Amino acid sequence: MSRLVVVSNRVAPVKQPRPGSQGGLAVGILAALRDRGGIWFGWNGNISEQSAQKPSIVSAGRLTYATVDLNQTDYDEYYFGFANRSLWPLFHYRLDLSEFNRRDYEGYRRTNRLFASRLRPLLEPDDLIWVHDYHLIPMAEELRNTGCEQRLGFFLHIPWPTPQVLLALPQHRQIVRAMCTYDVVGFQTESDRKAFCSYILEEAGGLIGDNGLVRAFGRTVKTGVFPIGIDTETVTRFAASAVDSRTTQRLKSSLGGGDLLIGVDRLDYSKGLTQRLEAFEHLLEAYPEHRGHIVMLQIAPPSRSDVPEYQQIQRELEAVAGRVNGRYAEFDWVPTRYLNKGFNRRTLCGFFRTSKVGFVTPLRDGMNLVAKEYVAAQDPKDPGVLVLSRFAGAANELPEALIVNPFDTEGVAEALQHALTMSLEERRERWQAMYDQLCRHDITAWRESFIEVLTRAPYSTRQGLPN
Ligand code: ADQ
Repeated sequence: MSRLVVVSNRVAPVKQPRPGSQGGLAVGILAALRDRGGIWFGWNGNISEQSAQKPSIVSAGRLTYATVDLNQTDYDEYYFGFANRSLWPLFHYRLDLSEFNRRDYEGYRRTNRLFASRLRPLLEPDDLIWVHDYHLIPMAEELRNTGCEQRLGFFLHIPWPTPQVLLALPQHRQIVRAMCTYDVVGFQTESDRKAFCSYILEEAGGLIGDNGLVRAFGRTVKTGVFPIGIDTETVTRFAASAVDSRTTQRLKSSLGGGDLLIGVDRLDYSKGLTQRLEAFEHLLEAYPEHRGHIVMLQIAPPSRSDVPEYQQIQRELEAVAGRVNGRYAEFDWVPTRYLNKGFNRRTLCGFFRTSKVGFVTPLRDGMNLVAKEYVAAQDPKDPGVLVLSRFAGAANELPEALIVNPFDTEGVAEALQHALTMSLEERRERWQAMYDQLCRHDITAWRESFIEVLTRAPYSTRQGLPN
């Protein structure tokens, strides 16, 4: 079996974390690496004088962590600049927040080149290399430039925008050409894949063949849809065991018998948090019977807080939460609880199970794992209802959720009312269909399906494309 080499911007901490504190993706990737043996390569989160000097190597059984530092300039241009102020907003359809400059793009390329040069000596001929996410789109090109001939796959965790949006990026052509250097590129949804193929046809003069094969820039690349899953069994187990925990019990007793709505997100403008609180406010206005009973718990730990747009969203959210509470709170009841901190996974699972509604309304999201975790954490005998944005990738797989348009405040409030008054029979029916889906397509199925397609690379023009 070939070794697996995973490359991602950040590498999960090498030290064994507390049980329940590690994210599902890290758990899934670690399981694959332990299974096959391999390397996890990326930035360790440190900023030092020199970028990506010799990687620091830590071995744990058949798994090797190889991590590098970044210097301040590379951090500013590659991570803070091009990745998080150009690509992230643009790929989430926020042209208004996207900033483009050549210096950041050069820094992005330079850092990818540096990573490739540090990874190259660690590779063996039969390795499968799996690169993750928008920070590292040029990795394949840079690795090929060093003479690397190994199979190279890429998975994009965030949406791929339609050509009309992508064209705003001055380096759109270079970015798409870099994508075409991989043997396999994976997307979260069919619409992301289609958007990529539209660019290939309309802007790159390329060809689209059968079975997701694409030919452009003199290369053949296999495109595929691999919706990421969660560790369903673990979430279900955590939730069942967390219901009796002291924390969950404290949460329950604080509700005084009222219903709980829950939102859990990184504090990010793509997650639609302001619109979500406004829809909740509208629920209280339009359906006064909930006043004095219902509570909305929004957990949103700050992320990327050195980026000004993230400081702005934090201020905005504080203002809306304050307004809703100011307008409706009573001396013995406060409608919104807005928390700026993270919780370990087991505790979150207990919170999900206690909540009558999982309120997941991003304006744009590659997948959204919280939606899936909420469903997996429910009590099968008395499940809650998922209210889910149509703009989350997860909506494709979970059509039994109440699917909403997060921009439609009144429509979302109506969906909340439907969720809060839904019969037990309907709740069970909807939940069962979603849960079955999450069991069939969990994180293990996700990584295995990607690795299987990558193993069969390289793909050539003979396989379903005109010459
Ligand atoms: P994210 O944008 O980070 O991921 P998401 O898919 O929701 O979004 O994953 C967040 C994870 O962090 C979940 O597992 C969640 O439980 C956890 N989390 C969030 N807030 C937390 C808190 N306060 N405390 C503890 N844990 C918390 C990107 C893309 C998504 C895509 C994923 C995976 O933007 O669209 O689903 O990658 O591909």
